[in-house]
Amino acid sequence: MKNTINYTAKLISVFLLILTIFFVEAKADKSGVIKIAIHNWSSQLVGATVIGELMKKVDEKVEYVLMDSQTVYQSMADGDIDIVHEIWETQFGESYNKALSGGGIEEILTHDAVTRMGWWYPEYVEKECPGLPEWKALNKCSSIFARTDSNGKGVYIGGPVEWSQHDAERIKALGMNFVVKSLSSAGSIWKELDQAVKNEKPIVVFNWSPNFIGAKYKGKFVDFPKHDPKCISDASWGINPKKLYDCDNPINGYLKLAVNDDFKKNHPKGYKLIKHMNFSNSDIDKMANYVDTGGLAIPEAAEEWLKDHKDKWFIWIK
Ligand code: TMO
Repeated sequence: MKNTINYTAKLISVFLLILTIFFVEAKADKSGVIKIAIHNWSSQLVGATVIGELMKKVDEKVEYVLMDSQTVYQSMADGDIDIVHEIWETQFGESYNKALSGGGIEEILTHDAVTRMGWWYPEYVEKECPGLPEWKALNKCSSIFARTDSNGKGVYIGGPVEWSQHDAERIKALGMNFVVKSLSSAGSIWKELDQAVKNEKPIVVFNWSPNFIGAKYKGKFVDFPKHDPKCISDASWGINPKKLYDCDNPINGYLKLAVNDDFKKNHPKGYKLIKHMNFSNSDIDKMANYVDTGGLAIPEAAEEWLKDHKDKWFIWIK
């Protein structure tokens, strides 16, 4: 009997050992290639390419992997992605923090860039809607944003659903006479905006900062009740005691960069570089602008940024 227990215990420990080896193996990147996440907006694509080109300068190999911008954080924790470099607080903070707390991620830095996003309108809209950028004023003018299919409600042009915005919840929580029309890409938002601006038609769209569009058109973000972390975790907080999201997004949001926590071990040269790099508002702005206004392809835009910012990145790779 004792022997059987002993034998079983041994069998279990061998099994556990194999399991451990399997998981360690699965997590460690043996390919020697740095996997950089890419997403569906211009500045991110250009920045990822900039980072990739700099990695090559310090003798690392890189690969770009198109990822969903919410699930990417767990993928990074699992070791399938090495670097995510544009973690916007408002949209990705929740998914990022969840993956971070589960282990497997090393946070490297908060960029100098300070971020904001939300409802944005071109300046001429203020003529037809006095009181802007206050949200109550916007709500009073809701009818000027109505479309044939919106039942008299104002239409807010939102971004891809993947860029979680909680706007339908915000509309409900604040009792606004609006509906969200989610578009499938950033390009579709700019198309709607260009069209409206051409005809000076009222429009309110999802926009973010830093981004190129502020340089193209004058405009403002709508101010909702000031953000508080409790607003998105405690329904009783805020002007609607029964609902979350009865507030604005953070107006000084962070932009972070994080890596898989084996990155330091697997890519010491790349790690040294990444510890030094940092993007400012103007960097992100320009990266988007080269593509969305300048019409450059992503690799050319990255090349352009590198050409214009030698003084900046030279210090990172030294
Ligand atoms: C993900 N984005 C910052 C473009 O909204």
